[in-house]
Amino acid sequence: MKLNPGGHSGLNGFFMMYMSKWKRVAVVLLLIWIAVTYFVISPLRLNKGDERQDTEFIRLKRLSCLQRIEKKGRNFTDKKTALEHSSLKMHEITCDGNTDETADFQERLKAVSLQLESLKQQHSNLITQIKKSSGLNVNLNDIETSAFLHNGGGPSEEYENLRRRVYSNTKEIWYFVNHELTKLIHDDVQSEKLQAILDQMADRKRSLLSDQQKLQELDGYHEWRRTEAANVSDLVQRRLKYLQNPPDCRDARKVICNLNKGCGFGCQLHHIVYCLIFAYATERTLILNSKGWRYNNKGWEYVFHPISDSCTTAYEDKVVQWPASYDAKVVSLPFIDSITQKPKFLPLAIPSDLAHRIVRFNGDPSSWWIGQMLKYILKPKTAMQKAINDTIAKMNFKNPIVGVHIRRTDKVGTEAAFHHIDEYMLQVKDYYEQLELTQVVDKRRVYLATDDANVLEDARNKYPQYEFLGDPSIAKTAATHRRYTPLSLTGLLVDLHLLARTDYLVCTFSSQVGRVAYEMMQTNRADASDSFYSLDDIYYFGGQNAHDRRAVLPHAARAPHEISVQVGDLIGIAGNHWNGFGRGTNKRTNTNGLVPWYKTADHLVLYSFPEYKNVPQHPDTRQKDL
Ligand SMILES: Nc1nc2c(ncn2[C@@H]2O[C@H](COP(=O)(O)OP(=O)(O)OP(=O)(O)O)[C@@H](O)[C@H]2O)c(=O)[nH]1
Ligand SMILES: [Mg+2]
Repeated sequence: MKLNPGGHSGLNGFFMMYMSKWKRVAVVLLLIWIAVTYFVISPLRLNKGDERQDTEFIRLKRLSCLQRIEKKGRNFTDKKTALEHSSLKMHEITCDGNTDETADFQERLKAVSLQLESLKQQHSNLITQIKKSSGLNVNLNDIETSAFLHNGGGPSEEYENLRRRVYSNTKEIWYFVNHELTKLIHDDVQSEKLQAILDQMADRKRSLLSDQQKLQELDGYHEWRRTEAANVSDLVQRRLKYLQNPPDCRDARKVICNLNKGCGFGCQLHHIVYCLIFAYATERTLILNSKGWRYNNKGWEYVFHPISDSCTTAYEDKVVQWPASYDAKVVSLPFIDSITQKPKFLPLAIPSDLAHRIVRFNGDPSSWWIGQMLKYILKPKTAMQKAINDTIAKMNFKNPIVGVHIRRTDKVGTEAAFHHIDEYMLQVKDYYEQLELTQVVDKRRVYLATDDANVLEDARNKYPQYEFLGDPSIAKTAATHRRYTPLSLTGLLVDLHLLARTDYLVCTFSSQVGRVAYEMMQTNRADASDSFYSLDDIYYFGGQNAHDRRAVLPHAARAPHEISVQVGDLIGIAGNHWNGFGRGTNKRTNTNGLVPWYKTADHLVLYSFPEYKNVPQHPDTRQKDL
């Protein structure tokens, strides 16, 4: 726009006056818009983290926020009307002038006015959303998630549950058909024909599962899941750090955990996990006693960073055995297997204040929660980390890669059945065939960890088309007579770290090593709940409270070994038979038998753990706004 150097007289004078007025109006509008945006965003931020706590407080906060927004909205409308009025006046004044500048100016005013109209619309949509979430007319769960879809609000719980359910039930169909047809093949009933049908079914299943995985990557929430998982994990880690580093150690209430459990490293790790969950639930600082530890005589702190930087002793305070009163200053814990009156916060329970966040990015929140404890506990010291890194550097570890854990020696025949290498490789093959539907796989790599030194060579001879990574010397140190040594521990840590970094894990969940690898995998990505295959048990935590599934579809028993269920029944679960059925006890009818797995859904136990309000929700610059 040209300026008149001679002053503000005539048409241009009017024009300048209205220009500066227009600018003032624009600045005012901009400020109002910033204020409106701020007030609109505030309740939505609350919505994500804290919504299910202090509902009344939040409701009041939202109400007052809403009132402010509505007031701003009225101002906003007034300003808009004033602007339109000015525009009209401007038009009246300049209609005879007919200059290019006037037309240009009117065009701009029109554009601003249109923009205002659209902002007004957005503003009123947001008010509707907040009204709904404030509990004025609907439940919090009824907020239309579509309004947040592209604002980084993440998917709804219902969407995530349904998506995972379709995936899991696709596999269940396959388990059923595979099992039934394989039986017929073994009975020699037209076995070739049946095998051909089975092969075709397998192809179709892989295609379906592969498409569903793509859906998860393309639905627009991929980044949200990753960020939210990192944020919640970060929050848990900070809470644990806070708990473990009280301002006055001498004064702090404590719980003592003795690492003298006579079992393997996986079992001992889970023992510490149980102690740490106990500490978190009772707001006591955990003191780990590990002198004379069987993997390293000098103790845990010689290999790993201590679980507290500032509080590692109970001083001379009196130690009371659990169960003890809240006021008891120092409490010593029994092993989980011998605890009387199991507290409700033991696995597989998860904290209710985080539950609604976790279920939106992870399909198996219980193992995710346990993984978080491991993440806090397992921090190798420099020398150990170097030994791990050096061993890893010698291997050609590249993705894609499948991890296979084969537990033999003392386990087989006593606590678990023998599983042939072919059983593991069948799942590895299936994984790669599915992956190859969407990408070129240069080499089918397998990281093989085992406590039986012969297994690696066997596998290499039997499956030359696969590249097996693994160190036979590690397996040798895992043999029962050499197991409880520092060297064996280094080997095991290498195995665990690498198994947890694979894309898919094939193992037996009857082994604690297999379960630890999966739990660690859960900390390496937003959701590893579909990235494993267990040849035997479903996931569990030794000494856990009851694990139930809830019937979501009715079932009338069709055979004597089946049980009937009604929608809503709780079924205490013993296991999945991987043939379409699982075994359990219907808690309503007290009958035990098989039930179609797809007619049930996992029953997640929530427990009101302390919420550690002193630990901020959003700590540092790593935190991304969602
Ligand atoms: N390096 C290495 N060591 C292993 C492997 N599998 C088992 N081990 C050793 O064997 C021990 C097994 O004991 P636990 O960790 O209690 O696990 P588990 O015996 O499989 O399970 P539970 O009997 O239920 O306790 C491990 O701690 C290791 O020392 C493996 O793949 N690699
Ligand atoms: Mg064992």
